Amino acid sequence: TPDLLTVGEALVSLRSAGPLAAGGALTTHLAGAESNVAVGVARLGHRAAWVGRVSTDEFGEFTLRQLRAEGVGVDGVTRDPDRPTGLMFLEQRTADVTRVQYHRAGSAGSALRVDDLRAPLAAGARMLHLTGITPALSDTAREAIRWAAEAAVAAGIPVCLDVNHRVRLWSRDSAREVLAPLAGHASTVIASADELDLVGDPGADESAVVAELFRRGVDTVLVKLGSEGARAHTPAGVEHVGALAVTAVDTVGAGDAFTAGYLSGWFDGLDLTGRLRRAATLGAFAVSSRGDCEGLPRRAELSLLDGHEAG
Ligand code: KDG
Repeated sequence: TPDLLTVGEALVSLRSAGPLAAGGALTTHLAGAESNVAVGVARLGHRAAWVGRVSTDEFGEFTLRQLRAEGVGVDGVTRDPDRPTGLMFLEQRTADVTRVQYHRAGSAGSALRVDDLRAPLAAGARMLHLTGITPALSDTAREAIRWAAEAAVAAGIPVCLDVNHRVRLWSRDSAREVLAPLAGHASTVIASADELDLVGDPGADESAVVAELFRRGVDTVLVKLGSEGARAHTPAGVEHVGALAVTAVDTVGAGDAFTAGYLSGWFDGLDLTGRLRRAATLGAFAVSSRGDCEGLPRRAELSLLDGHEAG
């Protein structure tokens, strides 16, 4: 049984060192919020499994090869011979600003459906991680995620919902319609401050959203504040963690790193303070290097940022 089971669409990210419009070389990387989280957790020595649909072409092979190299379990993956891998083009626009474009409509990953998830869910996990990206990909993917959340709760597997609103995939109103009900199945909800009302009433403030989530059975709400760190709400109160003082060169994947760090702390049985510190540490590693997940630390490297006190 894995510690972490996560479900989503893995993308191939093609990165250019400068503006895409200027042409030049692209480098090939694995991307996708859920696979980033799986890699982060696996690098710290936990057992992580990723499931989704992967094309049978070269990009699909690349995806599986990267995940296997990171020690992420891919036994539950469904191969899709009819659809391509979703692509993400990323350009480095300034030293610390990157810009992203998707070519993912009709991709293998977006064709995810309930049947793809039955066996992995039956195999169990200590935690199921879902994001608000997957339900935006297609009707069948939305149904699959709803089914997975319900099946996990029925099997006693806690669910972590990582909101991750993607404005290019759907509107805030469409997202809220799906994500607010989904959050009721979660024990942990992770959102950035501007995503909070997507799991609550439109325009509701942080304390109102948190109170409502607690009422619905959520026990921990993490509010990501970017360079300001994060706030954790539990029924015992509110705790803040600062971001570490590092030089940010690429923030893509930072939220996924934060989640991976938090979950790693949870798997290690750390208290809330320890889980938040590990989350902040992984976030700091992620923003300090280019790439979606390449810069994530192995366990022995966690102490490399000791002394980069919280800002
Ligand atoms: O969090 C990083 C992700 O945004 C990136 O890897 C691509 O999953 C992705 C998405 O849908 O935006």
